This record gives sequence, C-alpha cells and structure tokens, in this order.
Amino acid sequence: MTKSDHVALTLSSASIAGITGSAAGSDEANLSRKSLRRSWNQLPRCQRNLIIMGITAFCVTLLLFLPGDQLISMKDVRLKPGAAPFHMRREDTLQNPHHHPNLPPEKSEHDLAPEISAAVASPMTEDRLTKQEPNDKVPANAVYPDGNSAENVVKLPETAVASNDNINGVIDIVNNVEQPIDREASLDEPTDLQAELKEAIQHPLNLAGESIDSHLQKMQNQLAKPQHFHGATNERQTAVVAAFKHSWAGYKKYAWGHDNLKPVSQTSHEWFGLGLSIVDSLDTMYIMGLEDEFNEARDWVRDSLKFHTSRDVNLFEVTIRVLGGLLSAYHLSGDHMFLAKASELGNRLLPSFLSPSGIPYSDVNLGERSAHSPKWSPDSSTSEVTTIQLEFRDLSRSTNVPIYERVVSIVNEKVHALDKNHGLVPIFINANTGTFRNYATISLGARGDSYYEYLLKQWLQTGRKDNDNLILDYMQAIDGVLTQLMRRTPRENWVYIGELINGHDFKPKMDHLTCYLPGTLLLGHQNGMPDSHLLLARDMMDTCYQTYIKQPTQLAAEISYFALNDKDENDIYVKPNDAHNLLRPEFIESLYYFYALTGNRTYQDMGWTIFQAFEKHTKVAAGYTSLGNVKNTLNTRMRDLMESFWMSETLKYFYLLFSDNRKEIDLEKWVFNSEGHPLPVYQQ
Ligand code: DMJ
Repeated sequence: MTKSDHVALTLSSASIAGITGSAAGSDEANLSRKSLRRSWNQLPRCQRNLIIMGITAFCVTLLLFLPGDQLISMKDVRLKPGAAPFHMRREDTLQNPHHHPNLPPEKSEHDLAPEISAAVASPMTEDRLTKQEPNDKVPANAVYPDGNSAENVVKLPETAVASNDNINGVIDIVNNVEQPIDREASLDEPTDLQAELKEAIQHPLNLAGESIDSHLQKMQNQLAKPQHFHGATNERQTAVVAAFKHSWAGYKKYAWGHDNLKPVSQTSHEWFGLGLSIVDSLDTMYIMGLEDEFNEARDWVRDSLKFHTSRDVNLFEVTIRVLGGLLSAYHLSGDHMFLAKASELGNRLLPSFLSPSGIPYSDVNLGERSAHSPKWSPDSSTSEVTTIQLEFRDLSRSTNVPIYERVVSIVNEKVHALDKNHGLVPIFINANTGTFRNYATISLGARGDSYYEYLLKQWLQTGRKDNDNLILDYMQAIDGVLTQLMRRTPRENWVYIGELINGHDFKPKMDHLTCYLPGTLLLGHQNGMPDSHLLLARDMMDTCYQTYIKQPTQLAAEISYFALNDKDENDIYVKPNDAHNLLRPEFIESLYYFYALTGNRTYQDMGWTIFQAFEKHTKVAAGYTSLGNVKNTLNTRMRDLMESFWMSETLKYFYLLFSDNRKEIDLEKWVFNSEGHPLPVYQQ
C-alpha cells in the first residue's frame, strides 16, 4: 500500500463511520469502501484527474456564493503577521473583558503571582485601596515587572486580529468599516460619503435636509431630560464653589464673551473668539447648582455664540471644549437649544474631514468652511485626530444624523490599521497620506495622551462590545506602556512613564498631562482590564502626587524629569524652563476617578492639600492665574492667564472629588470627554 493509499483509506474510514454512526454496519461499510476504491483505481488517470478538477471547481463556486459577511468573518480569523502577544484561538475572541471584572473565574489569587512576575515592590501603600471591593482581589504584595517581556506583564485575551492588509481592503471596498448607527450606510460608495459631507458643510443650519429646529422638533420625545443635582453638601465642596464663583466673577467683569481671562492684568485673551470660558463652564455650573450663573451663560450662548466668523480654529480644541461643552450642557439640562448650537458647529467642523486620507486636517475655518494642515507643519497631532470621536459620535446619536459618527469612525479604522510600536503611536500623523511621521516621538504626554484615553472611553461609550478594535488596541498600548515606557527611579522607586525620542531613544521625562493615565487605567480595570493596569495606576498616582508635594509651592510643574541612575542628585527634578503650572486638571481628574471608583477618602485628602496650594499661590483679585515657577514660593512669576479648563475641568473634578456621594456622576452611565464634559453612555 502506498502512503497516499493509506491516507485515503484512513480518511475514508473515518468519514464513513461518521456517517453511519454504527459499529454493526462496519462490515458493510468496509465492503462498499473496498469496491469504491477498486472502481476508482480502475479508472484511467485522465478520467480521475477530470473528476478531481470537477470537485475543485464545485468547491470554488460554492465559496464564491457564500454571503459576504461569512467571508469577512473568515477573514477575521486570519493571523496578523508578528502580532504577538496576540495568539489565535477563535473561541477566545468572543470573550468580553467586561464579563470578568477581576480575574478570569478559573484563576485564583495565587495564580496571579507568576502572571505579574516579581520585580520591585510598589511604594504605594495597600491601604489606599482597601475600601474597594473589586480591587481587594489583588494581593497586598502584588508587583509587576519593569522588564522587557510583554507576555510576562499583561495577559491579553488571545485574540484573532485582522491583518492590516485585510482592514485596508475592507475600507477600500465599503468606505467605512465601523457603522454602528446605520449599517446600510456603510455600504455606500466613497462618493456618497463625500456628497453627504459636502451637503452638511454647504448647509450648516440644516440637519438631514431640513432646518435644525424642525429636525429637533420632530425628535421631541427622544430629547434629553434634565438631570438633578443638589449643590455643595460639605465645607470642601463649598470652598470649591467659592473658587468657581471667584473665577467666574473675574471673567464676567473683565473678559465676558472672550475666550479667557487674564486675571492679573484684568483683561481678556482671545484664541478662537468663541467665548470658550462660558461654553466650557456650562456643565460645571449646572452640576454645582449655580442656577443664576448657568442661566446667564445659557442666554449668552443662545444670543451671542456665533460660528460664522472667518477665522481658523483648531478642530480638536473646539471639539473637546465647545462641541463637548454644548453637548454636555444639553444632556444635563435637557435644553435643546444647546443641541441646536452643537449641530451647527458640528456641520462647520466637517471640512476638516475632506482630506485625501480621511485623517482630519487640524485647522478649520468655521466661517469659510474650509480646512488645512497647521501652518507650521504638514502633520496633525495624533492625539488631536483621535480625540474628537466621543463628541462627534454623541452628536450623531443625539440628532439621529449619522454623518458625524461616520467620519470619526473612519479615522478610528485608519489609525487602527497603521503599524505601531508595541501598540504605541508616534505623535504626528499626516492628513494627506494618512500615515504617521517617521521617527516621531512616542509619548503619553503632549500630542499623544488622549489617543489612549479615547480608545478606552469610546469602548465604554459604545457599550463595551466584545472583540472591539478599540479595546484590543487599548490593551496592546498599555502593554507597550508597561514594557517600553515605564521605569522606576533608582533610590525611591517612583514609577514614571518616559518618552521615546525619534521613536526609540528613552528619555526620562513626564509631562503633567500624563497624570490623567492613572485615572483612566483604574476606570479600565473597573471594566475588566488586567490587574497590571491597576498596579501601574496606583504607582503612578504616588508619583504624580510627589510631583506636587515635592515642590515648595506644593504645585506640580508642567514637566518633571526622573533620575536614570545614582549620579542624578534627586529622583524627581524640574528644569527651570519646565517649572510653570497652567492650572491643569490631570492629576485632580485621576484623584476623582480613584475616589469615585474606590470610595477611599485618602484621595480626597490628597486633593484637599493641592486645592489649598492653588488657593495660596494662584488666587488673585480677579480670578486664578497660571504660574511661571512652582519651585520658589517667593518668586512664582504669575503668568496672567486663566485657561478655560480651570473652570471646566480642574474645579469640576475638585468638586466631584469632595462630594459625599461618589456617584454624583454615575460612571456606569456617563463618560467624561477629554475636557471633563460628561456625555451619556450608549448601549452599543
Ligand atoms: C485640556 O484642554 C484637556 O484636558 C486636554 O485633553 C489636555 N489639555 C487640557 C488640560 O490640561
């Protein structure tokens, strides 16, 4: 018997037994098998070849007639070359991490130890999280490595990932992969999308072919209902409300209708000419129960907020501050005037998406309705093009007009398909070519930060879908943070996140902006992300707090550096040019998440220390000012600017951090955009 005969016999036997399913019939089966084989062998070779070709042709025809979605689902399970640590097992791709809020059910606490192999103990004391139920599963001595093996650090679900080639192919064919609102629309030709875009741009006062007002009128019973807040309930909250009122009074007196207040010179500062401080503060006032202030701001928005001036604005900044501010005010107050304004603004921002690649241009002229790359560079910032999705999606969901969500979903897919460094992205991307800039820095600070934030938050906003690229990219990125960017200082073991200059040279520098990460990591962990995320979150909280309390003013500098070895005098230090403080919110935001998700009041106390430092060093007669130097209490060099995020974010997060009700904003139902504006979570 030849080798091929043996194979044929074995296969045939198995299949016949399978079909008959009966041991009693095995003799009969043997006979018929033998006679079949004999007849087959008696056929001339050319006839046998013809039969084989016929069967092959039949199979190919069958494949061609399979429904399209079956073919795509077959594509999904193809390997992505070199995509470790993802390994292929189809059944694992169906596992939603949300269903496993801590460890997978089959794992005990003991099993955690090898998974987060031994390294240096965290300086974070365990009692910080002791009151929190879900986090209690983490052993008190749990540590995680700062070595170089991704697999040892984070166990991602073993997952099938479509290859970049596949994804590009799908995009080319259907123009848009992710279309949660209207799957039919995703099958449009690219020209239909362009036509729809142009229609919205040409008629900014329309929604879906009719006036915004009549469109919203028809949606009456789908519009948001007002939310109720009680106002301050304790001394700390009352102090924050007083700080807000002081800021607002100065702004009102010296800068009303302008973007920002210059509280030292008592003048105004213009950036986009959109009354940024008013729009950015609406939801803070609503949450704080400041009814009079909210109403005067509301009237200004209704009567004076105009978008038709010919002026370049930054797509990202206007999206997170103005579009996000209007949408949040709408969802909290139920006043659809805010939604109408948001719709007009959304239409006027759309020209940014008329780039050859679909990656938006950074600058858009709201009046002329045209867009372009920044004057100083051909590239957009990566964090900017990936931090507009929550807002545009919410606009689509709120108005039932899909175009806004469609354009930002295309950005998601394009960025997803690009090659990354262990899930980490370069900080510049070109809107014409749709590719990252070669050798650009990798950073969790400026120009990179909220790319990672919005991966998680978009996934939360859309109902935490199984096997979603957003959450897979997020997990891979945090794996990259752990293996490529995280280090500890030599003496005090402070954990920090450095940068990769040119994409590979490690620099021990961390922007204050990066201090948003611990809060985001904890939010992710609460929603099923691995325990290594929690451990990093806790260690980073410690470090970020140190960047405040190590300074004589107890205020953090814009940028901190970390010792690489014993030769550096201090483990954490600040260079003279980086010693400014812009009243930024990121660390307060993280404190808020830690309190809201654990109930541990230690975080409130940490926040109170910092709040008092702001009161002491940044408060002036007309508001609160940024500082030029946090390193010397006698020479803080006031910089004379109160950015809108002070009232939008910093004071809002302080207020919520000090709340007696840690669920004053329920994080199961709301997701904060990058400017601190809560937007509703959708079920899908
Ligand atoms: C804010 O405008 C937003 O938080 C943004 O994402 C980052 N920078 C500022 C606050 O620092």
